[in-house]
Amino acid sequence: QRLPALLRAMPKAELHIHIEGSLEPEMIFALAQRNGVQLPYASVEALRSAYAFTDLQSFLDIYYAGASVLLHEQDFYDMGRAYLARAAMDNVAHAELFFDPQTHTARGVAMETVVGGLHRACVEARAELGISSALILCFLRHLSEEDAFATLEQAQPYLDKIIGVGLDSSERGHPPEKFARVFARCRALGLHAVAHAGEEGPPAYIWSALDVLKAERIDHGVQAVHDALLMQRLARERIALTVCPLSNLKLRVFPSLAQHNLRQLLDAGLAATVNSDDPAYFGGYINENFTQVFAATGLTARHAYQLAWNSFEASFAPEADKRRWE
Ligand code: ES4
Ligand code: ZN
Repeated sequence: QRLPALLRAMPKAELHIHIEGSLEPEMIFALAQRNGVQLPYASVEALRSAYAFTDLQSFLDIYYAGASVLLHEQDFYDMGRAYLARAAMDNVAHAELFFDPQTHTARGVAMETVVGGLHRACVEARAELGISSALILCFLRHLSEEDAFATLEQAQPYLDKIIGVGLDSSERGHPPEKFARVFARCRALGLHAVAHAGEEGPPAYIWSALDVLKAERIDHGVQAVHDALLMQRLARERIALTVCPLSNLKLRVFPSLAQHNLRQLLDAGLAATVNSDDPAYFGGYINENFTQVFAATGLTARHAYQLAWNSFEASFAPEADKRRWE
């Protein structure tokens, strides 16, 4: 009983949370009502019962449908604010929120609406809850690099509200190389770079996220264990992996939580962290990810301390804050 209490109480940073994946079914229905959006589900229960995923794509189809209720600045604010309040309850001191602007701009929602609402949520949450947060713009990898460049163009006026860029959505068939030029442009603009790699995709995608995109962290990265040379590099360069145990379980990356490789990653000296990914869809916020993966794999208090420390060390928070938290 002492370990779960420690896991819940310890200060931590969350570095892998898609803010659209924090939309609970109740909020999806409330926003649909408020905005007059028709949903292909009759009730909250009907929607929730559709959350039976077999792989990444089966999840993404429902996740994009859920995001279709977001129209106004207030909607993005409400979503961001709800997540940050929930994260604060889990003793998250700092959160870096992914958002998928292309999911919204494709429906005619302006970039200003998306970034404005989320940024206001971040500012108010710091003042009212004491939680620090930042925004990471993710490009959808199933779309073209040209589309990503157009999205970056739309984001130019708001770059002071964005700390970095990421790469998400359907991994297989969409290697990091596809986005080499747009990531180079983002880095030249002073943005941090991260990328989903090695969630379902091969270790080769982790190599190219590092070498081609110059990603500073790898989101998921759990497939790295199949490449010994890559494991050595990740350990030597202290490249953080933002691991999401319940996501991996629900999308069948591992057949059970007991077979999750988090312990293997940590024991090989990698800077792994624990995160929630899409908590409204995968059955738990960050503390639930910690308590379930610890219970299933026999991790110890020493691992808990390492994971919390890694999360602050790998964050893009100001150095002064990082030293204070560590
Ligand atoms: C995602 Cl779990 C996952 N993987 C890739 N892209 C995503 N977008 C939202 N959740
Ligand atoms: Zn993710």
